[in-house]
Amino acid sequence: MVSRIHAASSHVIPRVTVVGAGSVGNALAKRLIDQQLADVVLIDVVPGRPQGIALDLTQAGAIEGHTRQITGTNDYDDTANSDVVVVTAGLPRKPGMTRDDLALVNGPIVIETVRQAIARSPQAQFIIVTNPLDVMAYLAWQVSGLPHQQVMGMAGVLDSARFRTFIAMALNVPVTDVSALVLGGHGDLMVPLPNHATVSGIPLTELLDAATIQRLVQRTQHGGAEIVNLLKTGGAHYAPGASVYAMVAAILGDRHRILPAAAYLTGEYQLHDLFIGVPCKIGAQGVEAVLEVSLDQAQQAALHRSAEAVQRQVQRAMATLMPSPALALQP
Ligand code: TXD
Repeated sequence: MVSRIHAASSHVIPRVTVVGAGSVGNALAKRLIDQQLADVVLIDVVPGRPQGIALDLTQAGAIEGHTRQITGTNDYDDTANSDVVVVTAGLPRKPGMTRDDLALVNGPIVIETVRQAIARSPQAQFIIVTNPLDVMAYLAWQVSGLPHQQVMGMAGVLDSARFRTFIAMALNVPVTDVSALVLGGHGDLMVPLPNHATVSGIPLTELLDAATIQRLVQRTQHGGAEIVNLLKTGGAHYAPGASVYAMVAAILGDRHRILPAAAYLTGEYQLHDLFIGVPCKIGAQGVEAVLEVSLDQAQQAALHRSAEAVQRQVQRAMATLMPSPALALQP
């Protein structure tokens, strides 16, 4: 029987629960196992799906030589004592559906999965991936009862990776030489920051003209849609999986890495009481610090436009899904 492999109750090997055995969850689980970073519990609402993926990945281990355990399950009891919980569960946006609509579809899923997971892993760090990402991170934090530092959303690592990739392609240089940052909500209103991008220390603005940079910015802002349009069904998953992996590795390794993530703001960038993409220092304690970088007037205005859109969606989702404050308490 491989469908439910139980790890020892007291574990030294870190344990990561991945909620949602879809494209992103599977890509992340594979990377965690390949890199031997943690034992993985993959959980999904569909019977058999996480068990099948877990069995497949376990068999890949026979060839690739990895020795981490992967458990596929539909039972939250198997997620107990996880160090990190990643939530990718949800439905994709259908044609004609607004981000608001999606929040009301995925909100109840995220609320329920966080409730179930936190009850078994009260010390865990939570990384939210489900869209609309910044709204889901807020709901997850509300329902978890955790300090806000222990809840973060993944989008900035992915959006910045896309920006870096397009810069590297335009200059024909290795992407590892490119450093770049994208702020704001995960969506068309995200704010790539060309004036903070560098190539081996050289400001991007000295290497490319303004019109070219603007094209790369726009391609980044529509980076997810470009892949959806090419694939026709489904969306990006390898780069999102790799992005979450970087965040999990920063937490488990207590690496104090500077990574962009959706974090709770308490006045940084003159924004309050929302999760939105900003540069963070990430380590074992979760979001250890939010870093404030200098923005010009247009960037500050763009960030605030993005924040207003997120805040509107949060208010609607909170009013509809968590009308009673009692519901927000830890289970
Ligand atoms: O940068 C980012 N944050 C994003 C976010 C990048 C890529 C994908 N982004 C979002 O992540 C995407 O819009 C979705 O909201 C999630 C997951 O994307 P994925 O591509 O993995 O979606 P899939 O393949 O449809 O998988 C979703 C899985 C699927 O197996 C469902 O059965 C499962 O979620 N699901 C659930 N699991 C557990 N519990 C519940 N309630 C549940 N409902 C659905």
